[in-house]
Amino acid sequence: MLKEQLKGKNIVITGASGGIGADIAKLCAANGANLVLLARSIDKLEQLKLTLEQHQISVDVFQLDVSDTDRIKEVFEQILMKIGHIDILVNNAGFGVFREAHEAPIDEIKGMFNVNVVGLMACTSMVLPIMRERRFGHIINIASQAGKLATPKSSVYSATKHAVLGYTNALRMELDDYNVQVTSVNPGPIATNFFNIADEKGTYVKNVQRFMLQPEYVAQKVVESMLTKTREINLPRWMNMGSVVYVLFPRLFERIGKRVLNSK
Ligand code: NJP
Repeated sequence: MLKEQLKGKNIVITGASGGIGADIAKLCAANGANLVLLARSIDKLEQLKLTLEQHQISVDVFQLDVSDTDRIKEVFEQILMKIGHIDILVNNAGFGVFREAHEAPIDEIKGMFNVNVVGLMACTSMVLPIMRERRFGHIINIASQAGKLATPKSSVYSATKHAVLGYTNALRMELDDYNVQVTSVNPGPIATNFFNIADEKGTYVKNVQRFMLQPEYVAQKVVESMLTKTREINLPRWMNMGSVVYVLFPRLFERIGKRVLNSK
């Protein structure tokens, strides 16, 4: 995939140490973009940096836990000092834990909201002034199909992704006059390490294995959307049809789809 507009652009990716974040980074590098990669696992970021630098681009890495908003401010100030501006922010860091609401410890609920929602908003806040001033930029928020259609055992995770979509939709309208694009990405299950935490027992992975998306494919769709007016990316398409029907006929959908919706 060749995307000429990405050459020389400054792209920041949170949660870039693995999964789709790392695959997005690889594709951006292959297209000549300069990268800033953020995650907690600094060793993995350093390793990735070595590979990506073969593309004759600049790669900076910073250790960042996005639940630490003070650290977000510190890191983004350093980034802006070093590279001047950010063209594209990919808010990708996130995690889920599948369990029923009555079993979810309050610290886990807070932790998930702090990473998936507050962290994403805090990173976004750091790029908004400069993107608005330059009248240029793209914010890509990795949400989920779970942000459109909640299912049993994903009450908290779904709630975080619903919050991401609400925020993203409002942001898009706020930035419409500033030539700053805002895209949400709503995938179904992707074959990444996500399930090591989310699905400890492996029940969900076993049930959805046959239609799991490959991270490279999701990354390709995300990178193709960069600097375009893509509103949202829904993968796989047929799964998004489920959330469309759900909005129209929620009661019927919950009744008929009960067995499928209970796949966790
Ligand atoms: O998962 P994984 P994915 N601060 O576990 C980082 C969404 N999604 O690529 O900090 C900063 O391989 C972590 O890095 P590290 C999902 O909700 C997924 O699948 O070093 N970074 C790693 O790089 C998430 O928003 C599926 O541990 C933190 C990355 O995040 C996004 O896709 C389906 C962090 C996670 O990589 C990427 O997930 C769906 C923190 N506190 C949506 N915590 C799916 N896989 O099925 C984690 O609909 N990270």
